[in-house]
Amino acid sequence: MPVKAVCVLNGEVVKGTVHFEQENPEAPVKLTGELTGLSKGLHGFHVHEFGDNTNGCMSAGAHFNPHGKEHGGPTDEVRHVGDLGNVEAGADGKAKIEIADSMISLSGPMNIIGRTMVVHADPDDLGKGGHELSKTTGNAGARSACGVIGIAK
Ligand SMILES: [Cu+2]
Ligand SMILES: [Zn+2]
Repeated sequence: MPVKAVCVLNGEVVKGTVHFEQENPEAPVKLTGELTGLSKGLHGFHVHEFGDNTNGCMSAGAHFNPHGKEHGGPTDEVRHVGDLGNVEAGADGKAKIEIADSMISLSGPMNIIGRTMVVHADPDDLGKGGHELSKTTGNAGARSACGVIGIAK
């Protein structure tokens, strides 16, 4: 049976909704949705470990990384489970989300439900930028908006 989840991201300026759907536990998770209020260009997009927004997006912790690996891009072997790469906004500040990812899941040990989706101010360098933060965060900068991923109807 397919599993569905949803995340409403809320920041000072950046807002949006992401829908998640997984046909079965072995299938990729499909993400669809839209973010608004972004600057034009790429923005890091990750699942962070905790579904805790008590201190805003900061209390969501680091990238969801149950395998203890280094940060990477979504197509890399070496990546955090939560590394979904970048979303790209146009000149109108809108980013359309259309991602399919085989590492995250909506059940089992890689379940992301109850964790936090974060969109960042800067591009994620996918671990290749040579910055001291490249291998941990992709140097994606501030957390522009976030929301807890919940079970959907
Ligand atoms: Cu992040
Ligand atoms: Zn990461």
